[in-house]
Amino acid sequence: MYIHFFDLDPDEKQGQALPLIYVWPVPYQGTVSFGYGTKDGPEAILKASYQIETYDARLDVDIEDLCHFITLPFQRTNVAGPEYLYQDMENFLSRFDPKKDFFLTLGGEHSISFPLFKFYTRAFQELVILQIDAHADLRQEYEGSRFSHACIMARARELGLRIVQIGIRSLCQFEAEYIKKHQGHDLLTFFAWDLPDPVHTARICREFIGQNPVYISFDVDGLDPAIMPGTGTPEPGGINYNWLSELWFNFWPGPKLVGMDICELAPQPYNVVSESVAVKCIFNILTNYLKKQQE
Ligand SMILES: [Mn+2]
Repeated sequence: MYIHFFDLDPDEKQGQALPLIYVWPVPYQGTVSFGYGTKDGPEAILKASYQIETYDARLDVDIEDLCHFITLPFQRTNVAGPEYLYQDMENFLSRFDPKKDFFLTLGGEHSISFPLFKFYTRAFQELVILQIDAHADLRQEYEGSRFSHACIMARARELGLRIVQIGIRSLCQFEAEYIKKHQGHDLLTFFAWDLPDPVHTARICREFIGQNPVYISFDVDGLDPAIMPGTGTPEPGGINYNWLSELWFNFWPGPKLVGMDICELAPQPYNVVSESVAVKCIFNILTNYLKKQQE
C-alpha cells in the first residue's frame, strides 16, 4: 500500500512550520457514464507519486521544503448515490476548518468535488472555481441525477460561485448557450480550440479572479488523451502538458489557493502514463503556488 504522497513521511517533518496539505482519497465511482475505473484513481496517483522527483528544477526548489503532506484514510464510498456520499464527506469535513485546511482530494469521478465547493464556500463567499476539463459540466441534470459528474458546475453555480473553465471542447447546446450568456461576467470559458498562449491566459484569469481565492477542480480529461489516455470519457484536442505547466508558472504570484481536487483518472493496465502525468500536474500547481506566494 502506498500511503505517503511523494514518499514523504510527515513524521520526518515534525517541528517544521511548513504548510500542511491533506491528501484525501475519495475512490467514488457511482454515476460514470462510459468508461470505468475511476475508483482506482487515488491509489494509482499515490503509487505513481513514489516515482516522481520531488525537486523542481525550473523553480530550484524541493517540494518537501515547501509543504508536508498527510494522507487521510480512504473515504468509504456509498454506492447508493452521490447524495449519500456527500453526507458522509460533509460529516468528515465538519471536523476541519475551511479557512486554513488545504485539501488535495483525489477522485474518483468529478461529482466528488461538490462537498469541497460547499466546504470552502462557508469560509470564502467570493470563491472562484478554476476548472480544467474537456466538458462544461453545466447541465441541470444528467441520466436522472442532479449530482452526476456531468452537472457538477451547474451545482457550483447554484452556490453562487464564479467559474473559470479551461480546455472545454465537449458540451451540449444548452451549455453552449449558457456560456454565451454568462461569458466574461460570472463565467470565463476557454475553449480548447482557441486557447490563447498560457502567459496571456494566466493574465486574463487573474483579472477575472481579482482579489478572490481560488479552488482548482481538475478533471484529467481536460488534458489531451495522448498524454492522458486513462480517463472515462477521453476527448481529442485537449490541453498539452507544457501549455498547462506554463499557465501555472505565470498564474502565480496571484490568487490564494484554498484547495484542489483531481478527478476522473481511470488507470490503465500496463500503462502508467496517465497517473504519472496526473502527479506531475499536481506537483506543478503546488510548487508554483507555494514557492511564488512566499517570494
Ligand atoms: Mn470531464
